[in-house]
Amino acid sequence: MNQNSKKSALKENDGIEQPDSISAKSVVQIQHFRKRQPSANELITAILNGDKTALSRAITLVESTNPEHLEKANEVIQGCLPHANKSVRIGITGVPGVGKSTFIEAFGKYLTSLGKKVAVLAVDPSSSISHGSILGDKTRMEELVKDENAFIRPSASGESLGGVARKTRESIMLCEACGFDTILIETVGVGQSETAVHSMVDFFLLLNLAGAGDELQGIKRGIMEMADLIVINKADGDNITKAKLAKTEYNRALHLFPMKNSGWSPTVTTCSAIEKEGIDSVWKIIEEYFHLTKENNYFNTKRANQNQYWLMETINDQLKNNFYNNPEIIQLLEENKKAVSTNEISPFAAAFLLLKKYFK
Ligand SMILES: Nc1nc2c(ncn2[C@@H]2O[C@H](COP(=O)(O)OP(=O)(O)OP(=O)(O)O)[C@@H](O)[C@H]2O)c(=O)[nH]1
Ligand SMILES: [Mg+2]
Repeated sequence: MNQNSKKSALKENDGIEQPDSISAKSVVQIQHFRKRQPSANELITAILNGDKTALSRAITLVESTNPEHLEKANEVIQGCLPHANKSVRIGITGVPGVGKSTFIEAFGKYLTSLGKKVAVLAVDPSSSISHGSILGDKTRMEELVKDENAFIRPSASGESLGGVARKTRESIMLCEACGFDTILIETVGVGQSETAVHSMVDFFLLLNLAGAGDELQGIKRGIMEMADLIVINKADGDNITKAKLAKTEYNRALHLFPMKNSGWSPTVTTCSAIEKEGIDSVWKIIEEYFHLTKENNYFNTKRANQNQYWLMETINDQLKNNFYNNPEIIQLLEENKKAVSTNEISPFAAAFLLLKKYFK
């Protein structure tokens, strides 16, 4: 406690005891790092040494909107890049309440028990206020949070989907350079964020529930089509029979989709995240997928395509940002918006004029 606080007229109660979810080792590391801002090179060295505090710091730089931080972030990413890529990236989606957090806790613990190092990231542009669903979720990931071999990071917030997605992709690389070999990326199964996540992972897992009315109700066809595996969660208690039934239904539905380029036939399984049942089968299926796609080289081809996709996306994003944040353009755009609405100028002529001004 601050010495000065004793002089205050207000009574200040003693703080609560340190919860045991905070590891003493991390506290020491954080205190050490907080003393000063480490340089890009120091961050790179620490990340390559598996230092999770440095990893967190670097991700914070990546997420920052301060141009100085961005420059440093780019330097760190560049330094980490040769050490990235050596991981498997798994996307996990499903509607709110399906059990994503509970599943990731069980699945993550299972993976660390196999000796894997697991990083959990999230893409959730909707949660700008709550600062990412994972954060509030740390109670659901109690065991995983404490696990030395796990790293959990809530999503970047207050941003466009494009912005959040780029930052998540860069965070993936940093996690890989830090030695994490299994990256789980959570997203909520309600909007466009699946497409963004799909374009940054090797394997896409859809969590579903049985017995919520019509089996296929509420799941967008597009999301089902992206899935490499559908896991029916909450297959426990009275729900087991319904889950088995749902498995048959989903299997039937999956057969209606065209064959995938990966050569993989998407499949369905059941699990209970809360009772940690069926988690091993999920991993077994994922391993089969990696075996197949590494053998037929789809794994590498997909990653190469994804890199090209993100190159184009980033350029598009930056061009757009740069254009719309240009003070001259901001003013000219306002004037032209008025002019097009009163038919003084055609939208095409106005656009041409603005772009000409911008690229002059
Ligand atoms: N019976 C049963 N309940 C489960 C299981 N998995 C999760 N739940 C419960 O379902 C509720 C929602 O679980 P979460 O893990 O928070 O679900 P989520 O998909 O992360 O939800 P959002 O973060 O809101 O999108 C919680 O009350 C869990 O305890 C399961 O396997 N069986
Ligand atoms: Mg959750």
